[in-house]
Amino acid sequence: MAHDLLDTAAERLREASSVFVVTGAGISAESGIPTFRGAGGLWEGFSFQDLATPEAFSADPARVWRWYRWRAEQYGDCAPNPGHDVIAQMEAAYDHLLVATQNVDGLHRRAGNVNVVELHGSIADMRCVACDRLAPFPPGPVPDDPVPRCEHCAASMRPHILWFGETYWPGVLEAAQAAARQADVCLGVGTSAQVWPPVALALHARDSGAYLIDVNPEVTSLSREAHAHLVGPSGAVLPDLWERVGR
Ligand code: BJW
Ligand code: ZN
Repeated sequence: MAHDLLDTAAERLREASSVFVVTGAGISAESGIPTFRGAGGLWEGFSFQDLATPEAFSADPARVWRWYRWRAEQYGDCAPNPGHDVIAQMEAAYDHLLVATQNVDGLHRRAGNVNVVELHGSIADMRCVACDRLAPFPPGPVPDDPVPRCEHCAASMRPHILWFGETYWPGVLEAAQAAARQADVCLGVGTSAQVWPPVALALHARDSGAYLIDVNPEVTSLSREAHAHLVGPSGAVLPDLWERVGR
């Protein structure tokens, strides 16, 4: 990696007062959580049309529930990695820092971040398809009838996750857009930048004047648009970058 790029990125972060962070599945890869796309990714063994759309849930809710129970079990054994830890340290160091994450694993909060917008929901919650009430995701092994019922209206519960084709919850994108607009630096971490509108948030920050840093071992459409593409796993790149910032 060109060291001058890393140093320029560190310098921008040193001088910033407002930082906006957009994360994707890659930041949790070093915690042992598989990404969606690419080699070994979740979509290699499963088709998202069968699992992560409202149509898939209507057609076979038990199948979708089994898949998310399996994912929730995996997540339970995972802990934040040094990449999450740096982003938590950054929140303590800046007056304004918001993390807009596409991940549903809750690892940013577990690392200590408070200002987190979970764009695609959370594996810790489920929601009633009829009355929208939230309840904790059920623990334990998969029962014979894996579809939980709402305690209030007896309709089916579903994982509280945003599926393809669904619109974002009220206020969620607006909060992220406001942070993007006021950011001096935008940090994109571990996203393939294939899902809209999350990638548009990072581009919005850049177009509003932020210095855009992308951390990803691979080249993506976002890394091509960034001022600095820091190539490598975020669990190594972010600690190195933050040490250079020295804030
Ligand atoms: C590392 C690493 C390491 C590895 N360190 N990095 C045609 C054109 C444009 C848009 C559309 C279109 N047709 C439809 C759309 C819209 C659609 C969309 O974007 N589709 C595209 C795929 C074509 N979007 C939607 O439907 C969204 N809703 C919507 O747009 O509503 C309309 C609306 C918008 C605005 C206002 C009002 C209305 C909803 C999207 C929901 C996405 N849901 C999912 C699945 C459910 C979650 C779950 O089950 O967990 O969310 S899809 C899946 O992709 C998941 C992720 O959050 C999301 C993003 O993936 P992410 O995080 O980028 O992960 P990967 O795996 O793709 O990439 C990992 C990256 O990490 C790679 O680059 C690696 O290199 C890197 N990496 N190791 C750092 N150690
Ligand atoms: Zn209900």
